[in-house]
Amino acid sequence: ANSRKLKIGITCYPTVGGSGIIATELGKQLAERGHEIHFITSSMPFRLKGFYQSVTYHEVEVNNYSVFQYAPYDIALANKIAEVIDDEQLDVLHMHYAIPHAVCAILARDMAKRDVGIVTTLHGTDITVLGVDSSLKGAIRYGIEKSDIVTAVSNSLANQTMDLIEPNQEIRTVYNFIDTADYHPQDVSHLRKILGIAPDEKIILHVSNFRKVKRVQDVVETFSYVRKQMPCKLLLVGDGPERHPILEQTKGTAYEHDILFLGKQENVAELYALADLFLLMSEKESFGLVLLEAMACGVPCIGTDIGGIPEVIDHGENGFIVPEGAVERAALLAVELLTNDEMFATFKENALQTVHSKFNSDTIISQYENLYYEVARYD
Ligand code: GMT
Repeated sequence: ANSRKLKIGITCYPTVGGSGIIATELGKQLAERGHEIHFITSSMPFRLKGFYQSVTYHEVEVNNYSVFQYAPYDIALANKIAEVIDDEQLDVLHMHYAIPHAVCAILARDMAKRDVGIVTTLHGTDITVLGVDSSLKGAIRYGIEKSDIVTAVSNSLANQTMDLIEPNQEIRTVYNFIDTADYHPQDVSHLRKILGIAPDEKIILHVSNFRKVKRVQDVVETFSYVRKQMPCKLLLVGDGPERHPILEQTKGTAYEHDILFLGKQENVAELYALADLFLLMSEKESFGLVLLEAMACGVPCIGTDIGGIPEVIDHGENGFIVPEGAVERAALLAVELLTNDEMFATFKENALQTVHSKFNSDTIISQYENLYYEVARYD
């Protein structure tokens, strides 16, 4: 194995869910392996609070002069990346999202005095939403083709990118990962009391940014069918555009008091550990990092047959897959699982095993590390 220490620049959206988490956790763990990490982002990545040895944060300042209709974030970012390439003698850039980040990296490499390798990771929305927009498709293809290595977080996303963007570039799948030091089963029974949940009630959990694509309404409907058949509570964690309309819709219904809107939470690992079942009913989802968070805490999942979800949930093994919108089917399977202790114990064990064998952080981080060695431009 190569033991050379690398200098790696990472750009992600610092405030955005799964991709921001993956980029930041990757950076922190690479630093622990002795590499030097430079985050080049518009604000401090939200998982980077505290001091980490060998991790530096370079802030991209975007000034909004009145001559511009739009603040030139992309250009300011490229300018900053070029500066950091030269100042810190970077070997590799790892960009999360093809646009704008991969395109900014390509411009930065052109501007810098020093050559660098570029690895780009596709997370989903850039392809599944933006890839169909003809005003951006060419730039996405350019970002992909000019990167040295491109990865996608699931086979589904890799295939979708080939179909939609048709780049002249190979796309390799590197799955998302989870650190079981942070996410693991734990005794959190004290939380039941705090949340007012009775001992005989099962707990169903959903965590998301409440965007339309997450179809949180389907989560609520699935829950309402389950609730008719057994005592249970639904915990909704996170915030976003759909939270308010859903809150309004549940008012006055028979199960209003069984749905707890918990908003954004710092310590989600404890809430996962409290849950008996996780629901993800999305209409678009290239991976579904929340599924890994749930499974690492020993929680079986029910998810839709969409994007990368079936690559994470093994139907009938660690959870169930249902068609998009099939809320009654999801409820039926949920009740079956929550009332059959033997099945539940098997699914729980399988969920933990899936995380351990397929998505553990050590393995996945080594995969990225090997890609960096492939593209690094040493002196
Ligand atoms: O799904 C979102 O709203 C956020 C987005 C992101 O940038 O974090 O998530 C995408 O990347 C995650 C990390 O790879 C994946 O787990 C999500 O499935 C993916 N979201 C979509 O494809 C809609």
